Amino acid sequence: MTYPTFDRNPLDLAAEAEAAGLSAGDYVVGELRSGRLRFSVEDPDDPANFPRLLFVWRANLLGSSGKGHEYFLRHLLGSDVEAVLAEETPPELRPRDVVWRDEAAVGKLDLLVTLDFRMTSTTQFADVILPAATWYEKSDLSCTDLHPYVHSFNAAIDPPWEARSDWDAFADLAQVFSRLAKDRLGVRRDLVATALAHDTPAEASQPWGEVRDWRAGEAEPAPGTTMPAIATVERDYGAIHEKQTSLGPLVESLGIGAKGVSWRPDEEVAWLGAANGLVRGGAGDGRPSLERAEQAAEAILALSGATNGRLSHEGFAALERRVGRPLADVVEGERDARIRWSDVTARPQKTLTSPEWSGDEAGDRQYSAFTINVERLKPWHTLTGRMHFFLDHQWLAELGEQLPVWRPPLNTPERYPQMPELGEGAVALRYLTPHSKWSIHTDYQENPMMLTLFRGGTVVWLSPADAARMGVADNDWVEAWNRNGVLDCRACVSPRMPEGVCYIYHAKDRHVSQPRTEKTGKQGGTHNSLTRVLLKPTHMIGGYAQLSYAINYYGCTGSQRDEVVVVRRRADQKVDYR
Ligand SMILES: Nc1nc2c(c(=O)[nH]1)N[C@H]1C(S)=C(S)[C@@H](COP(=O)(O)OP(=O)(O)OC[C@H]3O[C@@H](n4cnc5c(=O)[nH]c(N)nc54)[C@H](O)[C@@H]3O)O[C@H]1N2
Ligand SMILES: Nc1nc2c(c(=O)[nH]1)N[C@H]1C(S)=C(S)[C@@H](COP(=O)(O)OP(=O)(O)OC[C@H]3O[C@@H](n4cnc5c(=O)[nH]c(N)nc54)[C@H](O)[C@@H]3O)O[C@H]1N2
Ligand SMILES: [Mo]
Repeated sequence: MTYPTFDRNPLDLAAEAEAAGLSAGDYVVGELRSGRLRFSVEDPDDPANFPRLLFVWRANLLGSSGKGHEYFLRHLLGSDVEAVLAEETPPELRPRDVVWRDEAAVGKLDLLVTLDFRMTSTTQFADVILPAATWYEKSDLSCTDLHPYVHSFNAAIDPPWEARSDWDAFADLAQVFSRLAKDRLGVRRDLVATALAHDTPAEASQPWGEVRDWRAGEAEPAPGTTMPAIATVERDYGAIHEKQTSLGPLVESLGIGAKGVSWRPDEEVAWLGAANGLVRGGAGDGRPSLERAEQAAEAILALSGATNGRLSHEGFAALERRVGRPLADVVEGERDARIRWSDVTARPQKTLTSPEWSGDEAGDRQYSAFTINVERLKPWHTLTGRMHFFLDHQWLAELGEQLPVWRPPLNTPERYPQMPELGEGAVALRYLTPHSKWSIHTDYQENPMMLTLFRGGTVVWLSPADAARMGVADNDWVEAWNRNGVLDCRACVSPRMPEGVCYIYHAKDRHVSQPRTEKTGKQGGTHNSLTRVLLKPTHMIGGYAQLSYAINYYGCTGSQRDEVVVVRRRADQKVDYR
């Protein structure tokens, strides 16, 4: 869901529901029906509806991820270096279901906080920068779905100056917040809307893939079926720090799990109590301590099937009962395997086969996705339990995408709706921003070894034919612009590029070799100055088996590929970085 979700404070909504003697869902339905309550996405420029605080952690939102960089600078930050070049959309092209205000909100945020150890495009704009400890100054875990190992970070030295580990930074914030919030907020109930989630009964809530809109009178508004589920959660604001630093009781009472199976880690919680020590007093009284980062890492390793063979076996046993196929024997040989903090501190450890994933990696076998589905006939988590190439959802039918199809670009230089006037020698090209070969996003590109492999700053890759049309030679300075923004950089002319397309590789920070542009006279810009997000309607399908929301797996992607830019040679080849 989006936050804020409604145009009223969710703490007040929960209290009002209670005072009215209604369930949170019934209360919200009544308020929505009467028109007294609205989803905030229906009127995003209403000051009641936008967020005021943005906390960026382990991301470089304004240098890497944020598609539509200049819109972030204008609408979120109200920065004077924004360079949005577009005019407001004409009335006939504006959305009808979302309120369009004459004055779009500028500078929505009151506070931007970032926790990072580099000076990035995001930290440059932040009001508060919390200095993070680096990988050699703290204890942390690293594991991804791209390699079958779990690693630890181990401190070679203490964090210098005011730097803190991520765990400590959050704990310190939580401590101050809890102290201040104890009296001001106390214990409240918070009303929360959640998506129709994959691997829950909600994924069967839109049968036949038919979307019935209760606003249009096609159905009743029913939380968890025709609209988001509504729940209330107790927030003990004075106990946030105590809760962060102790393992909560729900791991045993509700169990933990993933993808539709769960397990109860009773033994592990007892073991963690002995290994980490127990908390005395407060909300976490008698529970395993998570005060230090190593203790949090130990808890993660103890509670995941990928590092605890007993839990993996339990998960597969639950899965066997669910799907009616023998599966637990896959992990029989790893039943006693346990990877602890001391193990990953000694060396990286190969992870275990776990029902949290889909591949068999027992013994020497390397991970490959879906081998358990293929070899052991474990059903896919789909409508039919099989792989789907055909999708019978109403919206996909409407758009002709029930089977994989080739779709031409939405915008082409010929059809671009708001193409700025092309100047002399300027050429319109399709614009792509694939991942850099010389960095991981904005990381790792500035060390001398990497810098010898490429040209350092931003370059736009052009085909020889397009470069010839604009009179550009390799390494010349060019300007690239469109409705979203403008960027000056060097040209890399290469026969690798097909005619009609240009690349600016993702991602460079806006203060790295980024000169003033000729168009605006302002310094800066990134590859994402020329993009903006276009949401694809079919990505908003939900509540229909595999087409259901799952965190980090399924939801709207930030699609930015259908974009066109104009490129020309800079009139002045001498650039200015001030
Ligand atoms: N136009 C366009 N935009 C894109 C993409 C594209 O292809 N084209 N790709 C998209 C994709 S797939 C992704 S994943 C995103 C990536 O976008 P981001 O995740 O925003 O990119 P990074 O530059 O990796 O930012 C990670 C930040 O975390 C910091 N960091 C690293 N380790 C730690 C740590 O231990 N603690 C703390 N506190 N900080 C740490 C780094 O210094 C860095 O500043 O970009 C997306 N945006
Ligand atoms: N060196 C390096 N490695 C990385 C990363 C990094 O930043 N640097 N980032 C990591 C991360 S977080 C991610 S998500 C992955 C991303 O890795 P990939 O998914 O490989 O992502 P890209 O390089 O952005 O895009 C791949 C190709 O898609 C093409 N393409 C663009 N539009 C279309 C289209 O409409 N149709 C088709 N068929 N192709 C199209 C582009 O030309 C490009 O060659 O890489 C990971 N590995
Ligand atoms: Mo990514």
